[in-house]
Amino acid sequence: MSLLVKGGTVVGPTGTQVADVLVEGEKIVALLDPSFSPAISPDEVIDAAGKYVIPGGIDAHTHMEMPFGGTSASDTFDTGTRAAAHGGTTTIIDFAIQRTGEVVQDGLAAWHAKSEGNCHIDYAFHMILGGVDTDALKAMDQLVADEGITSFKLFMAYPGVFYSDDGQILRAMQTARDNGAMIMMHAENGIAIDVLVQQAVARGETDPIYHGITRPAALEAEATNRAIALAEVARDCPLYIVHLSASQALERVAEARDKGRNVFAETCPQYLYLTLEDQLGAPGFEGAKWVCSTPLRSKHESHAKDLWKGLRSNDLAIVSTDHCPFCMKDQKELGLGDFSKIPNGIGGVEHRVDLIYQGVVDGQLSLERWVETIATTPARMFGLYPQKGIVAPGSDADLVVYDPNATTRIGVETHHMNMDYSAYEGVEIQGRVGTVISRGEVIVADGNYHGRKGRGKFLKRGLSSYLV
Ligand code: DUC
Ligand code: ZN
Ligand code: ZN
Repeated sequence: MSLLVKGGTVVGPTGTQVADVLVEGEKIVALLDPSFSPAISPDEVIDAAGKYVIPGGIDAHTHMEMPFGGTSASDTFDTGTRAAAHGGTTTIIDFAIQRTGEVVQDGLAAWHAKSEGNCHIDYAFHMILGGVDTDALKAMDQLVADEGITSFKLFMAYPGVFYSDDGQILRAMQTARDNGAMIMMHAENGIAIDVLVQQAVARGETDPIYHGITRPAALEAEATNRAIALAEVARDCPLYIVHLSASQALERVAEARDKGRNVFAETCPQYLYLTLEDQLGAPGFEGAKWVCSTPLRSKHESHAKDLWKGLRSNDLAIVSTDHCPFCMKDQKELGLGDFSKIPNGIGGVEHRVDLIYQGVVDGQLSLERWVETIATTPARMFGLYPQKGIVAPGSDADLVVYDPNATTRIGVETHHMNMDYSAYEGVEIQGRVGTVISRGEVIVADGNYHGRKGRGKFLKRGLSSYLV
């Protein structure tokens, strides 16, 4: 089966070119000058004139079906990966979980059992370590060597749930330094946050906005700084700060990077567009929709502006979603009358490509940087490049034909995620995902779905391309 995506502007991390993209089977085989008419008659031609042709999006941070906060994230691998496909994402990297006391490989097996046969797009895993002990450290080596899992997430937050102390973090970092893995860090000082939460609840400050007030930027910056210091002691173990939201944390990352350290960071669309006051502070219990950690930050400070700047300067390398959806009904409602019981998480896997394209429209990012932050760098950071993340011969034919002359209106009535609200209700994007191709197969065309559950393959990942 051959396919020609004809006459579009192919966007890559280093520039744009008008080209025909020739696909044979699951792979891109050539980028052709449109004036050149080779003696081929492809089985299918997609007209991309006037449109961008970009690599399929890679969302490097999702939590499908994650048990958390007394419930489970509402998107399954089936619903979540289908929604991702609608939004131009053709690969996710989800987080398998080892709980405290659990064997790491058992946690991984549970994630394979949930996902296998259910995904609409390709998928890979990071591993959350909820209990760093000698066995877990040995398991890290085995996962890197045999399982294609080359990144491990640790938590400085959530004492009693996923929390690791500094000694555990250091040991995991030393192991990663030796086996080439990346340590991903949820950088918030959870011990101090828990004190602030207890004090707020005792004062009767129970509305959702207090979720944000009790997780101050200073405690994100402190944990970020501590993680960077621990990684330095672990002989500059590669460190990736997840869901960075605060200017002060970004400053710590920028300082480390200026010194040439192996420190990387991502942010998420919610921190670029949504705020403590306007969303988390919405009247009544409404703000529960936007309870996530790290929290939304104040619009009276310069966080969002600084994060866009960080994306331009590469101090922020990637935009992921931290997709962890919960419905209002029966899930977020667990925290009625007590913000500390609201399950933490926002769903957005369907909207990342569009929301960051809006940054191009608004003059925040170049086209090239859009593609780099949503596809190319995630592939390089997490050992999927050049199979994924680039429109080039030899790469998987994961392509999005993106129409800059159409618009997208985000809302619960039209989205495909298993959520009973949208975190971005009514937001208009000056662009639209047209055709989505995954390994040579058209899975979305003009909003209509043509893929199927189970077609997505598990990807064993290599080491990060950014390792030194
Ligand atoms: N933050 C969230 O908001 N949800 C899932 C886990 C996390 O760290
Ligand atoms: Zn986290
Ligand atoms: Zn997360």
